[in-house]
Amino acid sequence: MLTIAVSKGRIFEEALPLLEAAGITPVDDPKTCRKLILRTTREDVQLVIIRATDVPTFVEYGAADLGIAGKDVLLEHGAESLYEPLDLNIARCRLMTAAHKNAPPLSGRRLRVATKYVKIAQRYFANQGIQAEIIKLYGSMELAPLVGLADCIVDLVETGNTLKANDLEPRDLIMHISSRLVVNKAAMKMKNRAIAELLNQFEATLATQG
Ligand code: PRT
Ligand code: MG
Repeated sequence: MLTIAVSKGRIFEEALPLLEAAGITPVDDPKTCRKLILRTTREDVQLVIIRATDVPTFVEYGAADLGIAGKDVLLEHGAESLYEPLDLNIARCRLMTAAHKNAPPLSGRRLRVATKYVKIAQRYFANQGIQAEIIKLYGSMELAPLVGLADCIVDLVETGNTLKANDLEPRDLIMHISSRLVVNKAAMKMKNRAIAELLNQFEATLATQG
């Protein structure tokens, strides 16, 4: 049996065609079904539905053999203990700094930065030579600059609509983000044949998408 960890929402939606191309269709729809373990049309494959940020943990501990997670989540988690064989090119966005549209440039001064990406932000500002005090938030980052909690935020941007709706604007690109297939290291050895076959199927599908 192969267990694949995925989060509900955009990653699941965008991964579905890839999974289906490999013959993996969930028997229940996670949007309406409350089951956390989903059987699929492949007897030998099941999905576990978890929070996006928990995917690396499940795969690291071998509770799932494989997982699909955003590069943002993997970098923040520290994914040295996982294999990351494939960029699935889904759930694409950009990790950026953002500030109030009237705020002065973010360079040349000490900054307070609100984000859920504490590690990534620390590394980024250190590399820029900017002194930054990072404030960890779990959501609604956009609010922080509006109420004086922070000078800027580090968050994901797709269309930019969320920033715009809150009088913020994107400033600097930190990195492009997409979702990756990750594999437990022991499973890669123990279940090599099944996992290699699945990787080949995903790769073949991705190749047809250019
Ligand atoms: O909500 P939960 O805690 O369960 O987890 P999550 O919010 O991380 O899950 P989900 O499904 O929202 O995101 C999972 C992954 O999708 C992220 O880790 C990213 O790799 C990827 N992804 C791609 C995004 C976006 N695009 C995205 N736009 N994740 C979040 N957003 C949010 C962003 O944080 C901001 O609030 O959408 C808003 C910005 O969108 P625009 O279009 O207004 O710019
Ligand atoms: Mg979310």
